[in-house]
Amino acid sequence: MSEKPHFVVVANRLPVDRIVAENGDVAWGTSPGGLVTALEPVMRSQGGAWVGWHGAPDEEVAPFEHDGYDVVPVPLSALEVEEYYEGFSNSTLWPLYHDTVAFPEFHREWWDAYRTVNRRFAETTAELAAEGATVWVQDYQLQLVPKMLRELRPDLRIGFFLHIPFPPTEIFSQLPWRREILEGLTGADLVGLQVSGAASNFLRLARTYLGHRVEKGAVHLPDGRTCRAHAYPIAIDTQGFADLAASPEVIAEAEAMLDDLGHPDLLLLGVDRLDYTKGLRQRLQALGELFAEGQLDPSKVVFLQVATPSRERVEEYRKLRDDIDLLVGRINSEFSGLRRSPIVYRHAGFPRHTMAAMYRIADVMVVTPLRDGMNLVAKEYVACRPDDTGALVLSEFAGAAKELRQAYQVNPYDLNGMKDVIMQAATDSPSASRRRMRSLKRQVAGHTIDMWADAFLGDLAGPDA
Ligand code: ADQ
Repeated sequence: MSEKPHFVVVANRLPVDRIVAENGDVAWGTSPGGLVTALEPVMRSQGGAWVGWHGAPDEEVAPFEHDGYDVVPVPLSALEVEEYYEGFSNSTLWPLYHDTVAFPEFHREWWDAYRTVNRRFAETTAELAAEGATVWVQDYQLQLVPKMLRELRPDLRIGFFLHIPFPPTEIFSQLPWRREILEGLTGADLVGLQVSGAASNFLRLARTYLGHRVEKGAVHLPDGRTCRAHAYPIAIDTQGFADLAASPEVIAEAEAMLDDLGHPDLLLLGVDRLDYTKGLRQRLQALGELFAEGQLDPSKVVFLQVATPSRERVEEYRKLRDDIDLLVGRINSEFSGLRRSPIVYRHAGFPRHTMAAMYRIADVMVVTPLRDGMNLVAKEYVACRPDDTGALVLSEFAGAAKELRQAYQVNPYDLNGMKDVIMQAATDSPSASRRRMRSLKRQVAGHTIDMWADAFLGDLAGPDA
């Protein structure tokens, strides 16, 4: 690696996955996922370094260059993966920050591991960054890094972005280590959140538990520093998705897909990581009832659901997988014809061009999380529509609902309400639904991932509060 980087992204995972060829050669390919999808274009255009775990426990990997930036792997032991990642990050913070839709577990040894691993990320970054560099720390796994890093390197400009919701006082207060987390975050010069409500929650909690003065969107610390908090709704590479969806290859793939699905009169689509926050149980129940009541004709309608395998070593996720298998099986066993099933369910990840093909052919996109920081799938669907057709059903509990006002919004806890809105989206007059889609497209075209990064980094570089 050449000189010290002036721009460093710090995230739990590196944006690359190791690919081992048959002859044993090792290469690194860009890996899929919300965060990577969001930041890769920024990294490539800015240059710099990305600090993160490489995905294999108990293994040290030397830094290397990938796609024009430096990749700096941070090692994790198998026990740390269990306690810091699967434990504190995904079984304590994830459910806690998502409205406790699953029960958060609190274990002191998980917290100890979280602290240890956060310190390692901070130390690696402190050694790496150039004098006065900008460091952008990502997400809930690394909330202690801003403070730890500032103690080691007061010369750095430190930003933090939280991709998931920041909960209200009533929920956050459960956390035995609430003060330490808030202290960790206020080590940043700027804390970015998905929606303004999350920024207010953070500021209110900093005042309540740290006793600092909070004024005009910033925490004023006793040492004279400020930590600003503001909403930066994350976006997508809108043009990239639109171009992909309009490419001859994707159009051909979409046609082949429709052949496979038997050209249904109506195609509904769900695309999610298999996660209990995404509201899959409720969505399937609503659709099952619509088939049972004959509002949707199982011989003419297909609901295609793809779910990326996720966090499979965490018990809640294993249980969710079984539940979804069971629900899909039950609905299909009841309503399948001899040749066709109303629900086509694939538990797998797909390449981006296949996602674009699915978005292209879906008449109704069903995005119904119980709580979601933003939800990129909703925006990707809109970007991939070849014209003004198609309908987006969107949970009001997704951050995206604040921007995509013209979506068919639902409360996923209200089954009857959700059924009504799905039917409305499926049967609305073409003019009404085009009007909505046009407005959604304007929104998604006018707010792109580079604008998101520019807005955050511009504010981070700008004057303190
Ligand atoms: P996620 O919870 O992962 O992200 P989301 O925003 O929907 O949720 O991003 C998922 C990404 O994975 C999308 O780009 C989607 O295309 C892709 N994907 C989903 N299923 C797939 C499949 N079967 N095959 C291939 N790709 C698939 C977290 C937060 C969100 C926030 C993002 C970004 O939980 O609220 O929007 O980070 O900040």
